[in-house]
Amino acid sequence: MTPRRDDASDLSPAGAFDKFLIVLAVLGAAVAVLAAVVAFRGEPAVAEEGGEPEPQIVHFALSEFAIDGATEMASGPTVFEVVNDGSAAHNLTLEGGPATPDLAAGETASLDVGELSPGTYTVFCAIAGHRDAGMEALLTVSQGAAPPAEGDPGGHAGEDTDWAALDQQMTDSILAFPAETEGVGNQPLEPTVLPDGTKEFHLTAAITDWEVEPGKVVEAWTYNGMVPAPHIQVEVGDKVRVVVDNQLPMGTDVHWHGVKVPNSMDGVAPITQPLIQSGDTFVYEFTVEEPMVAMYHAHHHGQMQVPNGMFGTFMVGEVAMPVGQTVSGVEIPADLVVSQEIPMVLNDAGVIGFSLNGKSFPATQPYTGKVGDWIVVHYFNEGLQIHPMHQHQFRQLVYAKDGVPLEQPYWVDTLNVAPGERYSVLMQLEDPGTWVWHCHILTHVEREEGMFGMVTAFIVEE
Ligand SMILES: [Cu+2]
Repeated sequence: MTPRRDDASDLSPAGAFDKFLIVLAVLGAAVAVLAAVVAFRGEPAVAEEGGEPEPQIVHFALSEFAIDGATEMASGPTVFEVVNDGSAAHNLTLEGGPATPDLAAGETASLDVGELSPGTYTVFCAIAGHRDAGMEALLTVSQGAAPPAEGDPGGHAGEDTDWAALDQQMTDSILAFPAETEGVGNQPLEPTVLPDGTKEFHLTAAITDWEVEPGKVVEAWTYNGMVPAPHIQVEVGDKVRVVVDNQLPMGTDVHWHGVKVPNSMDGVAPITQPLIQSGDTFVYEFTVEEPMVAMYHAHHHGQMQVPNGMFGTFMVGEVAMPVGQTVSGVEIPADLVVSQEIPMVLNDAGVIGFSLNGKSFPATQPYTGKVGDWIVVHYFNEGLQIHPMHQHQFRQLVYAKDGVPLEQPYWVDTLNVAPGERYSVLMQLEDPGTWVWHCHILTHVEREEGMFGMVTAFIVEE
């Protein structure tokens, strides 16, 4: 081997060859480093010989209503690979830059965003209302190499996927159930009974902390500091008065969804009443004349106030059950005793997100009962999407829709509940065990980090 010379001016053929070898060695090392980076990140970032460098690929997954994906990346030519994992149409728009077409559920698109310089960028879904509902993300672009990718939240596992780790994450997330969190929603609101018998309730609308899942505290928009808002129960014939104190930073109103009220009490500012300005109060007064399974929520900027927590249940009297009837061969006892009546309020957006009664699994409440118990569940969908609610073992007898008793009740194991709808069901706990009860849109209950969202269980004892 030719000894290495330090004389840089040596242009003899041997010296030039030496330099060539050194250059090759340096290039080789550089390629090895790049290869290592590529292997680690799972995406090509190498320069093609004599051509443009290949763009870095950044994955985004769209859903209702979130944009999941890397939030930190390197500067340079970049292509966004976008998949719509949601059930509604979405797009991905780079603020001040290009956008994908609107993608239907399951569709994908590549978006060449050109050369990204170091700085911060915003991406969002440009479909009306989706950005406000949470489909916005901030990207940080740094000079040079990106920090290591944290896995692909869109669920597009590749060669580098650690399957055992995914198994463990899911198992651990499930075993965390039930988990303690601060705050319980749906608590009964006690009225003050006025001399003329009117039942007066007080609601304060404000932004308050709410623990959605263990350790995840959000700034919820609440009535009386809870999600769902306090449960209001009144009887047929009651005169109802509700004093609403608005401590929000913006105006609001309250719509009594499913309750028959005079037009001036319908809660639609500015048509039926003036907006309740921040710091003001408004009094709703009406008499309830028939049994109802209803709810109340903000109407003004409902797309923001409602998903963020401003919704509650409102019940008038009791809706008739099909006792003594035989439905598809199953006899409902004439002397039926209901051991529990459960409000199940669904949400899927805003700061609360995918949740049952304001909590996300594993913080959702587990329900307990004994074999033979009859249970009533009222589903209320205050979210922006449909949720097929599935009980693993016990058939649900749908006996009322939006508080109206059905002349022909029917049995289901999965019940679609659309936004604004209420269903009342009866079920009997026939077998012991822990029986899972969840929304059957699977991305509403499971993600790469494990189980979350709209899942709970019935724990039935002998
Ligand atoms: Cu769902």
